[in-house]
Amino acid sequence: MSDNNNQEELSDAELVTARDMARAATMQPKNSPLVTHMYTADPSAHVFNNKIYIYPSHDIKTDMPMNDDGDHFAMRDYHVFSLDRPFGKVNDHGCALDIDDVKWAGKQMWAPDAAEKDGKYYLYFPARKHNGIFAIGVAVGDRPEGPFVAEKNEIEGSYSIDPAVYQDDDKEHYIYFGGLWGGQLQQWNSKNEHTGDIYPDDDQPAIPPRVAKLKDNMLELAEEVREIEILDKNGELLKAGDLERRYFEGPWMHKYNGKYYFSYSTGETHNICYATGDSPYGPFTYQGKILTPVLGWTSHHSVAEYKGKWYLFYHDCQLSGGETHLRNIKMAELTYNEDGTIRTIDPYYN
Ligand code: FUB
Repeated sequence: MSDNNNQEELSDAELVTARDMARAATMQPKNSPLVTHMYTADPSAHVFNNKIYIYPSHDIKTDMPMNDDGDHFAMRDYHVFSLDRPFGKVNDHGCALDIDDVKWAGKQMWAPDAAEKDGKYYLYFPARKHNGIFAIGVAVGDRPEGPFVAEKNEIEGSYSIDPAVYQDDDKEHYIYFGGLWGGQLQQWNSKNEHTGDIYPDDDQPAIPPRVAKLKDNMLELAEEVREIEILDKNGELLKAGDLERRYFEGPWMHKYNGKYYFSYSTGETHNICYATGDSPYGPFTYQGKILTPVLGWTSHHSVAEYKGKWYLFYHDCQLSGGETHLRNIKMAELTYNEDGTIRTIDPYYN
Protein backbone atom coordinates (compact mmCIF):
# COMPACT_ATOMS: atom_id res chain seq x y z
CA MET A 1 0.00 0.00 0.00
CA SER A 2 1.38 3.44 -0.89
CA ASP A 3 1.96 6.16 1.72
CA ASN A 4 -0.92 8.03 0.16
CA ASN A 5 -3.33 5.21 0.84
CA ASN A 6 -2.12 4.98 4.41
CA GLN A 7 -2.83 8.68 4.82
CA GLU A 8 -6.39 8.22 3.60
CA GLU A 9 -7.04 5.57 6.25
CA LEU A 10 -6.05 7.79 9.16
CA SER A 11 -8.89 9.30 11.17
CA ASP A 12 -9.22 13.07 11.45
CA ALA A 13 -8.01 12.82 15.07
CA GLU A 14 -4.94 10.78 14.08
CA LEU A 15 -4.03 13.26 11.35
CA VAL A 16 -4.32 16.22 13.72
CA THR A 17 -2.33 14.39 16.40
CA ALA A 18 0.49 13.58 13.97
CA ARG A 19 0.58 17.23 12.86
CA ASP A 20 0.42 18.57 16.42
CA MET A 21 3.12 16.31 17.82
CA ALA A 22 5.44 17.91 15.29
CA ARG A 23 4.11 21.43 15.97
CA ALA A 24 4.20 21.12 19.77
CA ALA A 25 7.96 21.56 19.99
CA THR A 26 7.85 24.92 18.25
CA MET A 27 4.56 26.40 19.51
CA GLN A 28 4.93 29.20 22.03
CA PRO A 29 1.77 29.22 24.18
CA LYS A 30 0.74 32.47 25.83
CA ASN A 31 -0.67 30.68 28.88
CA SER A 32 0.57 27.80 31.03
CA PRO A 33 -1.37 24.68 32.00
CA LEU A 34 -3.28 25.27 35.24
CA VAL A 35 -2.86 21.65 36.32
CA THR A 36 0.28 19.63 35.60
CA HIS A 37 0.02 16.49 37.78
CA MET A 38 -2.75 14.96 35.65
CA TYR A 39 -4.39 15.57 32.30
CA THR A 40 -7.47 17.81 32.36
CA ALA A 41 -9.81 19.11 29.67
CA ASP A 42 -13.18 20.77 28.96
CA PRO A 43 -12.99 23.31 31.82
CA SER A 44 -16.34 24.61 33.06
CA ALA A 45 -15.63 27.48 35.45
CA HIS A 46 -17.94 29.08 38.02
CA VAL A 47 -17.47 31.50 40.89
CA PHE A 48 -18.89 30.10 44.13
CA ASN A 49 -18.24 31.73 47.52
CA ASN A 50 -15.73 34.17 45.96
CA LYS A 51 -13.52 31.39 44.59
CA ILE A 52 -13.12 30.14 41.05
CA TYR A 53 -14.12 26.48 40.75
CA ILE A 54 -13.23 24.51 37.64
CA TYR A 55 -15.07 21.33 36.64
CA PRO A 56 -13.00 19.61 33.92
CA SER A 57 -12.83 16.21 32.31
CA HIS A 58 -10.02 13.99 33.62
CA ASP A 59 -8.15 12.71 30.57
CA ILE A 60 -6.35 9.38 30.87
CA LYS A 61 -4.04 7.24 28.75
CA THR A 62 -5.92 4.43 27.09
CA ASP A 63 -5.52 1.54 24.68
CA MET A 64 -8.70 2.53 22.87
CA PRO A 65 -8.11 3.30 19.19
CA MET A 66 -8.09 6.92 18.10
CA ASN A 67 -11.09 7.46 15.84
CA ASP A 68 -13.66 10.05 14.84
CA ASP A 69 -16.14 8.67 17.40
CA GLY A 70 -13.81 9.73 20.21
CA ASP A 71 -13.31 6.23 21.66
CA HIS A 72 -9.86 7.38 22.83
CA PHE A 73 -11.56 9.75 25.29
CA ALA A 74 -12.07 7.00 27.88
CA MET A 75 -12.41 9.10 31.03
CA ARG A 76 -13.68 7.51 34.28
CA ASP A 77 -13.88 10.17 36.98
CA TYR A 78 -13.97 13.88 37.81
CA HIS A 79 -11.72 16.05 39.97
CA VAL A 80 -12.74 19.60 40.93
CA PHE A 81 -10.16 22.41 41.15
CA SER A 82 -10.33 25.80 42.85
CA LEU A 83 -8.38 29.05 42.72
CA ASP A 84 -8.58 31.91 45.23
CA ARG A 85 -7.74 34.38 42.47
CA PRO A 86 -7.28 34.33 38.68
CA PHE A 87 -4.01 32.63 37.65
CA GLY A 88 -3.34 31.82 41.34
CA LYS A 89 -2.47 28.52 43.00
CA VAL A 90 -4.72 25.69 41.84
CA ASN A 91 -6.09 23.28 44.47
CA ASP A 92 -7.02 19.75 43.45
CA HIS A 93 -9.92 18.64 45.67
CA GLY A 94 -9.52 14.99 44.66
CA CYS A 95 -11.97 12.61 43.09
CA ALA A 96 -15.47 14.08 43.23
CA LEU A 97 -17.29 11.33 41.32
CA ASP A 98 -16.18 7.96 39.92
CA ILE A 99 -17.90 6.01 37.16
CA ASP A 100 -18.12 2.97 39.47
CA ASP A 101 -20.56 5.00 41.58
CA VAL A 102 -22.86 5.85 38.67
CA LYS A 103 -25.22 2.92 38.08
CA TRP A 104 -26.49 3.97 34.67
CA ALA A 105 -23.08 4.87 33.15
CA GLY A 106 -21.04 2.38 31.13
CA LYS A 107 -18.05 4.44 29.99
CA GLN A 108 -16.69 7.79 28.79
CA MET A 109 -17.40 10.46 31.37
CA TRP A 110 -16.94 13.48 29.15
CA ALA A 111 -17.20 17.24 29.68
CA PRO A 112 -19.12 18.15 32.87
CA ASP A 113 -20.55 21.32 34.34
CA ALA A 114 -21.87 22.39 37.76
CA ALA A 115 -24.51 24.65 39.28
CA GLU A 116 -25.56 25.82 42.73
CA LYS A 117 -29.03 26.24 44.18
CA ASP A 118 -30.02 26.90 47.79
CA GLY A 119 -26.64 25.77 49.13
CA LYS A 120 -26.59 22.47 47.20
CA TYR A 121 -24.22 21.82 44.31
CA TYR A 122 -25.10 19.85 41.20
CA LEU A 123 -22.60 18.17 38.88
CA TYR A 124 -23.97 17.52 35.38
CA PHE A 125 -22.07 15.02 33.25
CA PRO A 126 -22.47 12.91 30.12
CA ALA A 127 -21.58 9.25 29.79
CA ARG A 128 -22.42 6.38 27.50
CA LYS A 129 -25.12 4.19 29.00
CA HIS A 130 -24.58 0.42 29.03
CA ASN A 131 -26.31 0.31 25.62
CA GLY A 132 -23.73 2.74 24.12
CA ILE A 133 -26.07 5.74 23.88
CA PHE A 134 -24.92 8.96 25.51
CA ALA A 135 -27.12 10.58 28.15
CA ILE A 136 -26.62 13.26 30.77
CA GLY A 137 -26.67 12.61 34.49
CA VAL A 138 -26.62 14.69 37.64
CA ALA A 139 -24.94 14.18 41.00
CA VAL A 140 -25.58 16.20 44.15
CA GLY A 141 -23.18 17.51 46.81
CA ASP A 142 -23.07 19.85 49.79
CA ARG A 143 -19.92 21.66 48.70
CA PRO A 144 -18.74 23.09 45.37
CA GLU A 145 -15.84 20.63 45.26
CA GLY A 146 -18.03 17.62 46.03
CA PRO A 147 -18.02 14.74 46.66
CA PHE A 148 -21.15 14.25 44.59
CA VAL A 149 -23.68 11.44 44.81
CA ALA A 150 -25.12 10.44 41.45
CA GLU A 151 -28.83 9.98 40.89
CA LYS A 152 -29.76 6.38 40.13
CA ASN A 153 -30.78 7.12 36.55
CA GLU A 154 -29.76 9.61 33.87
CA ILE A 155 -31.87 12.77 33.47
CA GLU A 156 -35.02 11.64 31.71
CA GLY A 157 -35.27 13.10 28.22
CA SER A 158 -31.55 13.96 28.05
CA TYR A 159 -29.21 12.75 25.33
CA SER A 160 -25.85 13.50 23.69
CA ILE A 161 -22.99 15.25 25.53
CA ASP A 162 -21.47 18.46 26.90
CA PRO A 163 -24.02 19.81 29.40
CA ALA A 164 -23.60 23.48 30.35
CA VAL A 165 -25.94 24.87 32.98
CA TYR A 166 -26.70 28.58 33.09
CA GLN A 167 -28.47 30.45 35.87
CA ASP A 168 -30.34 33.48 34.59
CA ASP A 169 -30.90 36.68 36.60
CA ASP A 170 -34.38 35.43 37.58
CA LYS A 171 -32.70 32.31 39.12
CA GLU A 172 -34.11 29.92 36.50
CA HIS A 173 -31.57 27.33 35.28
CA TYR A 174 -31.17 26.20 31.69
CA ILE A 175 -29.20 23.19 30.46
CA TYR A 176 -27.50 23.48 27.06
CA PHE A 177 -26.04 20.38 25.44
CA GLY A 178 -25.15 18.47 22.29
CA GLY A 179 -22.14 17.29 20.32
CA LEU A 180 -21.76 15.81 16.83
CA TRP A 181 -20.04 12.60 15.66
CA GLY A 182 -19.13 10.55 18.79
CA GLY A 183 -21.39 12.86 20.80
CA GLN A 184 -24.36 11.48 18.78
CA LEU A 185 -26.32 14.74 18.37
CA GLN A 186 -26.95 13.74 14.72
CA GLN A 187 -28.89 10.73 16.03
CA TRP A 188 -31.71 12.84 17.53
CA ASN A 189 -34.38 14.62 15.52
CA SER A 190 -36.34 17.77 16.31
CA LYS A 191 -38.94 15.68 18.16
CA ASN A 192 -36.21 14.28 20.44
CA GLU A 193 -36.61 10.82 18.92
CA HIS A 194 -33.57 8.56 18.52
CA THR A 195 -33.21 8.02 14.77
CA GLY A 196 -29.62 6.87 14.25
CA ASP A 197 -27.18 8.97 12.23
CA ILE A 198 -28.81 11.58 9.97
CA TYR A 199 -26.54 14.34 8.62
CA PRO A 200 -28.09 17.16 6.58
CA ASP A 201 -26.67 18.09 3.17
CA ASP A 202 -24.16 20.95 3.20
CA ASP A 203 -26.70 23.49 1.91
CA GLN A 204 -29.27 22.56 4.59
CA PRO A 205 -29.48 24.07 8.11
CA ALA A 206 -26.82 22.70 10.45
CA ILE A 207 -27.78 20.30 13.26
CA PRO A 208 -28.73 22.61 16.14
CA PRO A 209 -27.57 22.52 19.78
CA ARG A 210 -30.27 21.92 22.39
CA VAL A 211 -31.60 23.60 25.52
CA ALA A 212 -34.21 22.96 28.19
CA LYS A 213 -35.18 24.69 31.40
CA LEU A 214 -34.45 22.67 34.56
CA LYS A 215 -37.08 22.01 37.20
CA ASP A 216 -36.71 23.68 40.61
CA ASN A 217 -35.28 20.39 41.94
CA MET A 218 -32.35 20.74 39.45
CA LEU A 219 -32.65 17.00 38.74
CA GLU A 220 -35.18 16.96 35.91
CA LEU A 221 -35.97 18.81 32.71
CA ALA A 222 -38.92 21.15 33.15
CA GLU A 223 -39.90 20.98 29.47
CA GLU A 224 -39.32 19.25 26.16
CA VAL A 225 -35.82 19.78 24.81
CA ARG A 226 -35.75 22.65 22.30
CA GLU A 227 -33.52 23.31 19.30
CA ILE A 228 -31.39 26.48 19.30
CA GLU A 229 -31.27 28.61 16.17
CA ILE A 230 -27.93 30.16 15.21
CA LEU A 231 -28.40 32.72 12.43
CA ASP A 232 -26.09 34.67 10.17
CA LYS A 233 -26.33 38.48 9.88
CA ASN A 234 -29.10 38.07 7.23
CA GLY A 235 -31.27 36.06 9.62
CA GLU A 236 -30.58 32.76 7.82
CA LEU A 237 -29.80 29.60 9.79
CA LEU A 238 -26.12 28.63 9.54
CA LYS A 239 -25.72 25.77 7.07
CA ALA A 240 -24.32 22.29 7.69
CA GLY A 241 -21.49 22.98 5.22
CA ASP A 242 -20.43 26.19 6.99
CA LEU A 243 -17.75 24.36 8.95
CA GLU A 244 -15.98 27.53 10.11
CA ARG A 245 -19.10 28.77 11.94
CA ARG A 246 -21.65 26.04 12.51
CA TYR A 247 -22.20 24.38 15.91
CA PHE A 248 -20.31 21.15 16.65
CA GLU A 249 -20.08 20.73 20.48
CA GLY A 250 -19.15 22.36 23.78
CA PRO A 251 -21.93 24.95 24.38
CA TRP A 252 -21.62 27.70 26.96
CA MET A 253 -23.93 30.55 27.94
CA HIS A 254 -23.10 33.81 29.68
CA LYS A 255 -24.70 37.22 29.89
CA TYR A 256 -22.90 40.52 29.33
CA ASN A 257 -24.60 43.91 29.48
CA GLY A 258 -28.06 42.30 29.27
CA LYS A 259 -27.26 40.21 26.15
CA TYR A 260 -27.09 36.42 26.04
CA TYR A 261 -23.81 35.10 24.60
CA PHE A 262 -24.03 31.52 23.31
CA SER A 263 -20.56 30.12 22.53
CA TYR A 264 -19.39 26.77 21.20
CA SER A 265 -16.77 24.76 19.31
CA THR A 266 -16.91 24.29 15.54
CA GLY A 267 -15.28 20.82 15.80
CA GLU A 268 -13.16 19.98 12.78
CA THR A 269 -12.31 23.66 12.13
CA HIS A 270 -11.30 24.01 15.82
CA ASN A 271 -12.74 27.48 16.48
CA ILE A 272 -14.52 28.67 19.60
CA CYS A 273 -17.23 30.97 18.24
CA TYR A 274 -20.08 32.97 19.73
CA ALA A 275 -23.51 34.27 18.80
CA THR A 276 -25.70 36.71 20.73
CA GLY A 277 -29.42 37.04 21.43
CA ASP A 278 -32.12 38.43 23.69
CA SER A 279 -33.43 35.20 25.25
CA PRO A 280 -31.73 32.16 26.82
CA TYR A 281 -33.49 30.07 24.16
CA GLY A 282 -32.16 32.16 21.24
CA PRO A 283 -32.29 32.76 18.38
CA PHE A 284 -28.65 33.83 18.42
CA THR A 285 -26.88 35.79 15.72
CA TYR A 286 -23.35 34.72 14.84
CA GLN A 287 -20.73 37.30 15.86
CA GLY A 288 -17.26 35.82 15.51
CA LYS A 289 -14.45 33.84 17.10
CA ILE A 290 -13.48 33.91 20.76
CA LEU A 291 -10.50 31.55 20.40
CA THR A 292 -8.50 30.47 17.37
CA PRO A 293 -7.44 26.79 17.05
CA VAL A 294 -5.39 25.23 19.83
CA LEU A 295 -2.94 22.35 19.75
CA GLY A 296 -5.14 19.24 19.57
CA TRP A 297 -8.30 18.27 17.69
CA THR A 298 -10.79 19.39 20.32
CA SER A 299 -11.40 22.89 21.59
CA HIS A 300 -13.69 23.40 24.58
CA HIS A 301 -14.19 26.44 26.76
CA SER A 302 -16.16 28.33 29.39
CA VAL A 303 -16.45 32.00 30.30
CA ALA A 304 -16.69 33.40 33.83
CA GLU A 305 -16.63 36.81 35.50
CA TYR A 306 -14.53 37.34 38.63
CA LYS A 307 -14.48 40.70 40.43
CA GLY A 308 -15.49 42.66 37.34
CA LYS A 309 -13.06 41.01 34.90
CA TRP A 310 -13.88 38.27 32.45
CA TYR A 311 -11.92 35.09 31.82
CA LEU A 312 -11.86 32.38 29.19
CA PHE A 313 -11.10 28.83 30.32
CA TYR A 314 -9.94 26.47 27.56
CA HIS A 315 -7.61 23.57 26.93
CA ASP A 316 -4.83 22.50 24.61
CA CYS A 317 -2.37 19.58 24.43
CA GLN A 318 0.82 21.37 25.47
CA LEU A 319 1.71 19.03 28.37
CA SER A 320 1.38 15.82 26.34
CA GLY A 321 3.27 17.28 23.39
CA GLY A 322 0.23 17.28 21.11
CA GLU A 323 -1.56 14.00 22.04
CA THR A 324 -5.12 14.95 21.14
CA HIS A 325 -6.82 13.04 24.00
CA LEU A 326 -4.34 14.12 26.71
CA ARG A 327 -5.17 17.74 27.34
CA ASN A 328 -4.51 20.43 29.94
CA ILE A 329 -6.75 23.27 31.07
CA LYS A 330 -5.71 26.92 30.82
CA MET A 331 -7.15 30.37 31.39
CA ALA A 332 -6.82 33.76 29.68
CA GLU A 333 -8.32 37.18 30.28
CA LEU A 334 -11.20 37.91 27.92
CA THR A 335 -12.00 41.46 26.80
CA TYR A 336 -14.98 43.09 25.14
CA ASN A 337 -14.97 45.92 22.65
CA GLU A 338 -17.24 48.89 23.33
CA ASP A 339 -19.91 47.48 21.02
CA GLY A 340 -20.07 44.24 23.06
CA THR A 341 -18.10 42.11 20.61
CA ILE A 342 -15.39 39.91 22.08
CA ARG A 343 -11.73 40.37 21.14
CA THR A 344 -10.51 37.13 19.56
CA ILE A 345 -7.83 35.36 21.59
CA ASP A 346 -4.91 33.74 19.78
CA PRO A 347 -3.42 31.37 22.39
CA TYR A 348 0.07 31.24 20.80
CA TYR A 349 2.76 33.80 19.95
CA ASN A 350 3.59 32.05 16.68
O1 FUB B 1 -13.65 15.43 26.39
C1 FUB B 1 -14.38 14.64 25.48
C2 FUB B 1 -15.01 15.50 24.45
O2 FUB B 1 -14.00 16.20 23.74
C3 FUB B 1 -15.90 16.60 24.99
O3 FUB B 1 -17.12 16.14 25.44
C4 FUB B 1 -15.93 17.48 23.80
O4 FUB B 1 -16.46 18.74 24.03
C5 FUB B 1 -14.47 17.50 23.42
O5 FUB B 1 -13.73 18.44 24.14
